[in-house]
Amino acid sequence: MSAKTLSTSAEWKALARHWRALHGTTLKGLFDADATRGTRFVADGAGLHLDYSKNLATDETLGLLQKLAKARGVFTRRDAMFRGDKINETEKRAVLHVALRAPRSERILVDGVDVVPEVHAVLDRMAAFSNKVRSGEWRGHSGKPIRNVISIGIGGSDLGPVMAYEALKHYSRRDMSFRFVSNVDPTDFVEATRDLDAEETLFIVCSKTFTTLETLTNAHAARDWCLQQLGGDERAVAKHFVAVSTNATEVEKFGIDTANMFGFWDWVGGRYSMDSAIGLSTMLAIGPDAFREMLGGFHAMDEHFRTAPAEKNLPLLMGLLSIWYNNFFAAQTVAVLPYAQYLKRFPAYLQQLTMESNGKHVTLDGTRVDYATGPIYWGEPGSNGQHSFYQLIHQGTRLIPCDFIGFEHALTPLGGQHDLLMANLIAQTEALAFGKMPEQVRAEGTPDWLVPHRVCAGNRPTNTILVERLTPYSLGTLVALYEHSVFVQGAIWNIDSFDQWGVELGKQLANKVIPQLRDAREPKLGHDSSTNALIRRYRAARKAN
Ligand code: G6Q
Repeated sequence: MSAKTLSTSAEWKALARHWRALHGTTLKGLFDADATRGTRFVADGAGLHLDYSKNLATDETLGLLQKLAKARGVFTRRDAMFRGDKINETEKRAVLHVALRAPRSERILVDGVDVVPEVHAVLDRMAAFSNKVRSGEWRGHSGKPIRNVISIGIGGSDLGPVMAYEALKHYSRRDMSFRFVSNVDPTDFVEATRDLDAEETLFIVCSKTFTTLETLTNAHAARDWCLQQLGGDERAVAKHFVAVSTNATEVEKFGIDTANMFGFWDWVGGRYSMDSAIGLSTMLAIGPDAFREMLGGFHAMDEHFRTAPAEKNLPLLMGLLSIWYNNFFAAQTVAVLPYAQYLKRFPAYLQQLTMESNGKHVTLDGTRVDYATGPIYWGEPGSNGQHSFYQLIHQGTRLIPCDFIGFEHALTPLGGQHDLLMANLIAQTEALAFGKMPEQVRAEGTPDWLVPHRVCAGNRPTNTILVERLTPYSLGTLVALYEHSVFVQGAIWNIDSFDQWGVELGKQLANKVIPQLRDAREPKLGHDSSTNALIRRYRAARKAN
């Protein structure tokens, strides 16, 4: 299937015609015409409730989008992923994050080998290790129990663990501290360790390849910091460092005993790895049982995606609606607005998941696409965002579809504050859909000259996802919902959602510039005039220091 066959396909053209025919249709009109819309355009799966009624879509729209999904082979591709086929074609790899949360009883074959027992063997080792650390049985070099855990990693080896730790803080060990170091900016490491005692600190070095500049640099800084405080005895490393990686050779080279290494596999993409051993910090924080509950949530959404009928399939619906806005309304972004302070890092996590997966410009066969692919995801927790960028969503000139995420029960009730939070969520979706019309503004006694400024046109589409409570399980369902929605979009665009060649380029580039900044002798610079000048300026400042 090439790029051409998408934009020239009958299904795509039918959607384009339908989009033109819908011109002038408003959400108000759609709701006025159908009193059941708010209870009909909903779907439930794995404990999540999705209200997609406030979208600029009719039954016909949804029917046409479903036809597109069928014609583009979304279900065939989904089944191929679950089966372990090598659907990451440019890296010739299977895409099996779903195996990370498969129950022990399942069988998933990669190159003829059932990977489920391996997954559970690692989970069991992680659990045994976590129990030892959490109970105080695991001692540091000087005999003290571990009180601080620092996870070092970047990108896919960091964003998931950070997000999950923040999201599940309520369930975490409050007498231990958990920190994350990712940036090669030394500030990150220095600030994370400045008040800690190395005797009580455990480092988890998370890197799939174990060759990433930032992570290895920070890991070496951690090693030096530790040895300096612990009297320089190399044997301390074994007590204060564990590794999560697929690369045993490099782990050994670094000096970490492979007995203290937790593995994963090349069929787990970095941004799909928070439920692998990369989540060791999450397990240490919330305990093995809660971690398994989280895996249960992921698996429940996997099963929903795999088996629920198309018209009630949450990831499919969300993926298709995203295509609808991205490709027909030319919306460039999607805002994700969790009304939960614990989910403050969820939008950042989703940015990698969505944009690294679907930020691609060629189809699987290398043809340049002639349609827009991955939209820009962004967001902040509500209600904070309401006092900053929501203005543009309400009254700006761009169409920004939004996902509102809310919880029916608070984890940290404080008087009636949760009601206020949820009232804001619900009111925002209403205001975005129906706005404030000139006659309403006038009726409030607004002078004529001010009326246009106060009008909110409405017609701003939103999804609302309601969840009973933020738990390890529900977090798993939410993450898997977006993983599979990304999958649906990638399958329709016929791109490889599982490679990241742009990231690889970034990994190589700096290596050339590093010696040019550091060399004592003036280097011969062969870059463009801007890059050359920036390097010279930095060198001059470095020399003057
Ligand atoms: C994720 C990307 C990327 C990766 C980091 C860290 O899908 O590939 O974000 O996770 O570059 O890579 P390592 O885990 O190999 O250090």
